[in-house]
Amino acid sequence: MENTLGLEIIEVVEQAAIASAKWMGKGEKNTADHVAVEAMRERMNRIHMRGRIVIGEGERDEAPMLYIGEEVGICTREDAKAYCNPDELVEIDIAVDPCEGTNLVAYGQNGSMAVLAISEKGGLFAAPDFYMKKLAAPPAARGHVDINKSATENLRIISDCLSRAVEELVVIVMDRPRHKELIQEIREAGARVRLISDGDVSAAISCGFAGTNVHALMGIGAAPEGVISAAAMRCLGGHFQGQLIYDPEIVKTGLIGESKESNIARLKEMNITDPDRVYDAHELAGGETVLFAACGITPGTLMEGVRFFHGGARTQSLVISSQSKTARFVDTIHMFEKPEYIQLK
Ligand code: VTB
Repeated sequence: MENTLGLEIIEVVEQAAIASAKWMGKGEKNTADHVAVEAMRERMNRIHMRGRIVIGEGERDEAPMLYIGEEVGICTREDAKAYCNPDELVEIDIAVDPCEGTNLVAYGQNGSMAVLAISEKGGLFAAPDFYMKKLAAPPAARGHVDINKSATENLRIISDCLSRAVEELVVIVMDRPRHKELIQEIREAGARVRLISDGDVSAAISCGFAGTNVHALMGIGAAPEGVISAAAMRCLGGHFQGQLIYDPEIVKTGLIGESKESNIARLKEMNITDPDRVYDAHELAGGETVLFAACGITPGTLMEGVRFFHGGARTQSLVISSQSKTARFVDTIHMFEKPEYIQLK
């Protein structure tokens, strides 16, 4: 699956990031998202692959592009056998978030990126559009921390695993009323909190790398983003657990159905019979081969944002592969027209 696909998906996230970055700071989050979706889809459809969107922009009737179930790639065409080789005809599942952190782009804030994850068919959990309680931690703490333990206990475990004091740990939490007690607990335990307004995928993945000064992500974000984070963390060997949250009382903000009961019924329809189940990275992204790609739109902890210059732009992306066990940071100069010079820095 990997060979050329690994290279092509870099361009997919790069194109989405460039399109979205043109709308940075314009205060129009829907446009920043829409152009990213269009660019991602356009580039994706030029790849020799047989892809199906499992996590995308929503159900078919509410999203015209990259909707759940949409087939993407040249080899989805009926006459594909004539020009696609057997490898390219293998069905693959794709989870996308062309503009993760639309508000961040609209207001020119750090931490947004274009992101996707790929696996063979069935290799990614088709998460419903629910919320998810998440716990991400560095590889050294994998399997030691547990989402069912208290934040205080998990911080003590991370502190042991990383051989550093709790006071030296930084936890990212989304700035939401639902996290009031969690934030207080983390602070009382002695760790420091970085509150973010959006973009918990970048936050989760930052735990997978030493040197980011991010040691955990705790709290409730969106479930589809949880699967994409899990795909990266699974490849990096980091800790990631997610538990679907179906009770509107717990979420407090956002749209999450009418009631707890109707949400449980919705989950049942999707064959999720145990709504309280805790999924780990290998269950959320369990495929034999998992590929992850992201490109910074605005600057972030892991990647630079898109930088435009006369006649071109420069991007930074990250591609992680479970197969080749690599995390590649890719620095690309895009020449839109014949540039007078190529800016190196
Ligand atoms: C979450 C988070 C995302 O949007 O989906 C959040 O996972 C929305 O949460 O990274 P609320 O409904 O509580 O606002 C993001 O931050 C992306 O913007």
